[in-house]
Amino acid sequence: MTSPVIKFTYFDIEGKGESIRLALRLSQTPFEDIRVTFPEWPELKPSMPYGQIPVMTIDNGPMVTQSKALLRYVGTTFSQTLYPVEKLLAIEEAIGVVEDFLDEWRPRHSDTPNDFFPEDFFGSEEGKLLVKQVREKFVEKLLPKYMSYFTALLEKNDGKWLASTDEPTIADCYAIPFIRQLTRGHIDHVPTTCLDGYPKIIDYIKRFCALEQVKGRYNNGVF
Ligand SMILES: N[C@@H](CCC(=O)N[C@@H](CS)C(=O)NCC(=O)O)C(=O)O
Repeated sequence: MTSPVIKFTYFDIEGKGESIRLALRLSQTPFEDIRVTFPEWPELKPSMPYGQIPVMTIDNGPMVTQSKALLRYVGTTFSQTLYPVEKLLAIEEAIGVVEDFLDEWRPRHSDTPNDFFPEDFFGSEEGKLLVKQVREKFVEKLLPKYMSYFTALLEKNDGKWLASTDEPTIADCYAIPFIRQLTRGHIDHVPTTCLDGYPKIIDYIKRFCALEQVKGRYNNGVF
C-alpha cells in the first residue's frame, strides 16, 4: 500500500498541533510539515475552516481539522499501537486528565487582550501582578495535583506510559508537549525547575524524548 500524501499545517510551536506531528512521527507516516509564521497568519486565517489551525489534507483532499480528531485519526489509521481499541478507555481517561490540567492552566497562561480585560490591562502594573499571582499559585497548588495524577497513571503502567505498559499512545503524544513546555523557561513565573520535585514525570518526558522518532527534536526544557 502506498502512503497517502499528508500535508499538515500548524504554527512552529508546541501547542495543539504538536501532538499530531508526534503521532505522525511515531507511526513513521511521511508528511509535509508546514509551519506557518505569525506574520503569515492574518492572510491565511480567513481560508481556514474555523479560522484556526492545525489543518491537514490527505491526498490533496479537502482540509480536515480539529486537533483531537486529527490525533485520533492518525492514531487509528497509521498505527497498531498509538490508539488500539483495547486500550481506548485508558487512553481517553489519560487524555481527559490532560484536558482538566489544560482547562486550569490556559486561563493562567493567557496574557493577551481578550473580552474579559481592557485592551491595556496586561501591560499595566495591576495586570502584571495578576498574571504573576495566578501563575505562581498554579505552580504551587495545581501543578502538584496534576503531577500526582500523571504519576499515578504512569505507575499503573509499570511507570512507563500514561495508558499502556509497552508502547506510547496518543495520550502520551497529547500530554508531553503540554507538560514539557512548563520547563522551557519561556513562561514568566513558571521556573524551568518546576518539575524537579516530580522525578517520575521527568523520567517520563526523557523516555518519550529519547524515542528514535523524537530524539533531537527539542533543544530546551526537559528532553
Ligand atoms: N479546537 C481547535 C482549536 C485550534 C486552535 O486553538 N488553534 C490556535 C492555535 S493553537 C489558532 O489557530 N490560533 C490563531 C487564531 O485563532 O487566530 C483544535 O483543537 O484544533
